[in-house]
Amino acid sequence: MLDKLTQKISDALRTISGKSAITEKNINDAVETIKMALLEADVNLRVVRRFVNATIDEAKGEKVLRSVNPGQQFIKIVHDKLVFFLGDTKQDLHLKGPDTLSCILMLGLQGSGKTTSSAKLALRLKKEGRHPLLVACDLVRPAAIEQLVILGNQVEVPVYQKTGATDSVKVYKEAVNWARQNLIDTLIIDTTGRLQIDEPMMAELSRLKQAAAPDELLLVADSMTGQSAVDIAKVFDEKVGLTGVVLTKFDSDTRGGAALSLKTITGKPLKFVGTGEKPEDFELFHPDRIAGRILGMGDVVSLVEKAQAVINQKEAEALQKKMEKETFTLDDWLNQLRSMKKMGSLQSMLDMIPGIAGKVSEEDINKEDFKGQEAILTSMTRKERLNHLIIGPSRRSRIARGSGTSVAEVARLIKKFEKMRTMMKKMTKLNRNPASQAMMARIQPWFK
Ligand SMILES: Nc1nc2c(ncn2[C@@H]2O[C@H](COP(=O)(O)OP(=O)(O)O)[C@@H](O)[C@H]2O)c(=O)[nH]1
Ligand SMILES: [Mg+2]
Repeated sequence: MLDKLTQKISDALRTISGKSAITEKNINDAVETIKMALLEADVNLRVVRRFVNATIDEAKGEKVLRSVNPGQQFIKIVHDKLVFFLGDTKQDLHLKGPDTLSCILMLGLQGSGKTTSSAKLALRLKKEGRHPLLVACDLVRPAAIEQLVILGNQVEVPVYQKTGATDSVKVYKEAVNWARQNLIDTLIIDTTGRLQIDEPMMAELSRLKQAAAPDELLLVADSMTGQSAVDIAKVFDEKVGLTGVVLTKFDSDTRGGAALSLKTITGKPLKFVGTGEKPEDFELFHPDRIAGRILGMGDVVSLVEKAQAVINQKEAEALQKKMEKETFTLDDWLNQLRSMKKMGSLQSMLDMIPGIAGKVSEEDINKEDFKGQEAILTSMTRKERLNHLIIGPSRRSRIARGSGTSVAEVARLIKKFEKMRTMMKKMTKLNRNPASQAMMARIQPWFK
């Protein structure tokens, strides 16, 4: 995501960051490059102008030119400005307590990702301990109800639907009754979208808004449409009113124009981003992390948090020691492969690792290899995995038979493992953060 923008901006910053002294001209040149990058990224012109002026003003102050490390100072200014334009701080939902029924209205054009995002949000709220109900109020297309039912099943959240209904307000009211009887605390209403903004759609949504008095009115907008996502948000806000935006297909957005312009132009915060088609591919929008990503610094914070969800601090430190001392075993490798599976999409993880972000993509990784590796590793005894040196020729052929591979493949895996241990040791010197190392240990075996 945001590859193009990141490439351009990080090039501009690299030029300046290495310098021990920088001049006003250096700053002007760097800002000019960033300006072009932002314009190419389809960032709103007004936003670009403000960004450029604010950055130049601050960068030319004494603080930067005279500081010990002017390049880093400059990068920090650019980073902070990006954060500001992206929305300053993260914005979660404002819902009522669990004893009162809360309501979220999902709005947007057809194809923007409303139905998918409704299910993603339901999953997220369920994980937070709430009891959501998905309500099918897109009554224009018959397939829309069916799609919501399928997604609801997938995330194990009930769906209220009425086949053949024509009045979304009526469906909403029935859903409220059902919710009251079934201990539901949050309604997520999937509404009608059309290919273009039109009056009947806006009128229907306004009626629904009046009836439901929602706590959140979220516009679901496709980030790939750039500026037009921003224009759409403006119209929806004027006609219906919004409390925030969900930016979908962020995984495919290489430019970032919508993300960078939305807050400034519409005044509405970006609350979530959709980062894939799966129900788990949904994140709270963190301006500072996205800014870090745009600058090509890697997203250390997200990485650490995600790593911590599946690996605890103690485990990470133990792993770090093993890597440092080259006592990492095949057994550890197998554990890593297994817990890797819990973490969802590999690409979103690669994008967060400093030094790798933007350079390695999922295609560089051979997943077939990965299945074979797991088969070989599980065909070994634990004793063998704890000490690979005892795996001689007869053990190798037994393992090959057990895993349906060949002796050569077993030998290759062991060789790869030894190489990996050496690399890991080097890595521990470069990066002292245990969590990000744990993550590296996890993805290392996947590289071709
Ligand atoms: N890659 C990607 N695809 C998405 C995302 N959100 C939605 N989609 C896809 O976009 C298409 C339209 O989504 P849908 O929820 O049906 O849109 P709706 O018409 O607004 O309800 C579907 O194929 C979704 O799988 C996302 O965050 N990333
Ligand atoms: Mg839909």
